[in-house]
Amino acid sequence: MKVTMVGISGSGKTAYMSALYETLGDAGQNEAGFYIAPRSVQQFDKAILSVGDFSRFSLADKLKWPDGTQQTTVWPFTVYHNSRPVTYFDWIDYRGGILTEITDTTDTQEAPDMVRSEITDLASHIELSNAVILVADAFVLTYYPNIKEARHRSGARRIHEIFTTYSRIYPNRNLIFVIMLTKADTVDDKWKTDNYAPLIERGLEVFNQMVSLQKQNPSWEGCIVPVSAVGEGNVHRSVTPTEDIKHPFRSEDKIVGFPQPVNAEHVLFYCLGQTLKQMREEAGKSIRQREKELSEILKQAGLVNKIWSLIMRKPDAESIARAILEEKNKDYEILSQFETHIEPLLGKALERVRQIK
Ligand SMILES: Nc1nc2c(ncn2[C@@H]2O[C@H](COP(=O)(O)OP(=O)(O)OP(=O)(O)O)[C@@H](O)[C@H]2O)c(=O)[nH]1
Ligand SMILES: [Mg+2]
Repeated sequence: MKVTMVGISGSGKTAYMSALYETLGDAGQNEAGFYIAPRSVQQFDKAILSVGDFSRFSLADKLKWPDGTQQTTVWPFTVYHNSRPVTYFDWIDYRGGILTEITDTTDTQEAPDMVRSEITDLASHIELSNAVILVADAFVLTYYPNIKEARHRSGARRIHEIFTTYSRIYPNRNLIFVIMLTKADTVDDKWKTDNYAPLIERGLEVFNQMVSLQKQNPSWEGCIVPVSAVGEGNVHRSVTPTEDIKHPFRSEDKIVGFPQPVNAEHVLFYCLGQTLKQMREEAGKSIRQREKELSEILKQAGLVNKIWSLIMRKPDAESIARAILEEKNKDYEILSQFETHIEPLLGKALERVRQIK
């Protein structure tokens, strides 16, 4: 299964991977009996894609933040349940540049052609993922009183462009998405009451376009959830306003207590549960039809095609499409063994995740 994370640089994607591993990694078998372990993969072409290594990013071991990620990174791991492998994931940390380069400039000029094609590229990448995670910094969301500015600064505006394009070029297609509000520990207490209800409301307001796109697309399933890689009181954050309109404040987060991630596993449970549920509903679709659709998507894509060809180790669109299909069929076998777990998984996720209706 494939999950793609998108979010501007600094929004907390890599810190989240560390939190996920801290929560569900080898030692961290949780009460629901799930855990994850890194999967080894062949070396990729490092110029395009790098492989994330959990041990190098452990917040608990290092007590320091990960370095910025320079290029699209894939985190391959296997999910176990009561010591039996359930499925594997390629969790993809998509190059943040596409969002950051544009969000950093405040002028509202038309996006250049290159950006347009990158957006189309990303839309096809999303089509080939089982679920997408839209990452936005909760502090940024609450720092700017003006909602439009919050939308712009958090990268939500660019994310809206991507999904408006997606919905246009792939009408009637499934989509599972999670709006992940990171660094929830850093927002003012007034946003945290009643299980972060005010923060979630703010998030829905900022991501209003996702909410309305979901209304137009009955086969979309979305949710929103606050997360923290460190938990309450374990980081001391200092915020310094600047005179620079591009970056109105500088922040520093000093880790002062042992990291205890919040809500990290619920995101994975939601993606897994919804994907399995969707597969159950999709089982009837003809393989021929699916193969045709996939190779058409891949033919249109540029960079994305390269990324998948590296992951799949197949040279051309046709064989990547076939490999993806085979993979989906394998996922289906998993589903048949795991069907009874779908509801409990979603039930667990929904303890913390708010579904968007
Ligand atoms: N307080 C707090 N700070 C966080 C948390 N997660 C991330 N941060 C801060 O945000 C910074 C950026 O986080 P990263 O995970 O590196 O961001 P990223 O999205 O991977 O950024 P790129 O790799 O540049 O795309 C970290 O260095 C921390 O200072 C969190 O849960 N709580
Ligand atoms: Mg990163």
